[in-house]
Amino acid sequence: MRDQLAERVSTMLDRFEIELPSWGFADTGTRFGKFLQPAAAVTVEEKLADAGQVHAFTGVCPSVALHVQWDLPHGLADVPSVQSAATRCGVRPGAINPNLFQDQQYKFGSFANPDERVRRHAVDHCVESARIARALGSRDLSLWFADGSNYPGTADVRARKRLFAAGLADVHAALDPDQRLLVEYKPFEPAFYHTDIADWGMALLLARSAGPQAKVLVDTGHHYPSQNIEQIVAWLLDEEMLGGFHFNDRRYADDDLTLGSIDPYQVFRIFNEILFFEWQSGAAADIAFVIDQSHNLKGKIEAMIQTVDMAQGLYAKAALVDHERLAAAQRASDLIAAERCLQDAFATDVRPLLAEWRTRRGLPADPLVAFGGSGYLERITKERTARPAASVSSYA
Ligand code: RM4
Ligand code: MN
Ligand code: MN
Repeated sequence: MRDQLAERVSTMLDRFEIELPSWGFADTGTRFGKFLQPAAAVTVEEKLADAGQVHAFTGVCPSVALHVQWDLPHGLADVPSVQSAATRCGVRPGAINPNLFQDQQYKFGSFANPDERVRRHAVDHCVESARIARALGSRDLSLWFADGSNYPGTADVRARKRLFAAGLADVHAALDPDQRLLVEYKPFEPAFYHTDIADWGMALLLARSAGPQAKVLVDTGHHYPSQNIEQIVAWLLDEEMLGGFHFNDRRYADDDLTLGSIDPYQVFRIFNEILFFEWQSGAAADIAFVIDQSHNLKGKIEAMIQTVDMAQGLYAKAALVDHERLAAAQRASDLIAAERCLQDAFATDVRPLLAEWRTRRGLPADPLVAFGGSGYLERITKERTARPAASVSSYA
C-alpha cells in the first residue's frame, strides 16, 4: 500500500515544475520603506544565479520569470546577455512580464489611459515584450495592469473596458502561434476605487475577446479574504481558460507571504481541483505555476526553497486524494465520505515520500538544510557587500 502511494506521489511530482520570479531575489519593501539585505541580488545575473541555486537544490525550478523593465531595461538588446547568463546559471528564461505601471506616463493608466499616445506606447511595449519572449524561447507573456481609479466618477468604466479589449486584441495579434497571453486580475491596489481588471470574470471576458491564445492567470493573493479561490480554479479549468498561477499566501490583502504560511489547506484545495479535473478529463492541464512573492524580511533564497518545498508537499498531498472514492461519494451525496477523501489526504505526512523522491533523483532530501550547508549564502554576502552600492531598480 505504501509503495503504491509512493509511486502515485512520485509520478505526480515528476510533472510538477515551479517557475521562480526574478524579482523575488531582489530587495523589496513596502510603501513605508525597504530593509536591505546584504545578499540580495541587484543585477539580473545575480537574480539568475540565486534562482539557479534554488533549482540546483530542489531540481524542479528550471525557469525564471522576468520583468522587462527590471531585467531587460534595454529591451531586445539585452536578450543575448540574459540568455547567456541564464545558461551559465543552469536555468532558462520563463514568463516575460512587461511593465505597465512604473513610468510617469502611466499615472492615469496604460491600456485604458484616456490619452491615445500612452495607450499606443503601452501596447507597443507589450508587442516588444512578445518579441523578447520569442527571442528568449519563452512561451508566456504575462500581463498585470495597475489601471484603475481612486475616486467615484473620475473614470468612464465602460469606455475603459472597451479600450482594454482593443489593446489586448492588438497584443494578441502580435503573438506567434505557440505563444500565450496571460491576463492577471487584482481587486484593488494601487487603484483604490476601481481596478479595470478586478476579478476572474473580467479577466475571462477580456482573454476570450483577445483571442484563443489568451488565458487567465490566478494570483492567489489577488482576491478578497474568504473568496473561494478553488471554485474559480474549477470554473476556469472547465472553461479551458486557466493559463497560470502566481503563488503566494496572504493574511489580509496582496501580502505576498510565503505559500502555505497562513492557509495551507487552501493551496491543497486548489491542487485538488486541478488533479481531480485531470483525472476526470484524462488530460493534463496546461498551467504555468509561478511563484510571485516578495520577501521583505526573510532571506530570499531560503524563502524560495521553503516555498518550493511547501508547494511540492501540498501537491503531493493532493495527489493522494482517492478520486474514484471521491467521485462515488459525491454522486451518492455521501458528504462525510467525500470530505474525508480530502481530509485524509491532507492529514498524511508526505515528508518521507518527498525525501524519498528527492533521494532517488540525486537531490538532497532536505534542500533547505543542504543549501544552508553549501556556503553559497556566505560567499554572496561577502561578494555583494564589497561591491559598490548599485541603484536598485525593482520595487515589486
Ligand atoms: C502585482 C502582481 C504582478 C506583479 C506586480 C509587480 O501585485 O502580482 O504579478 O508583477 O505586482
Ligand atoms: Mn502576481
Ligand atoms: Mn500581487
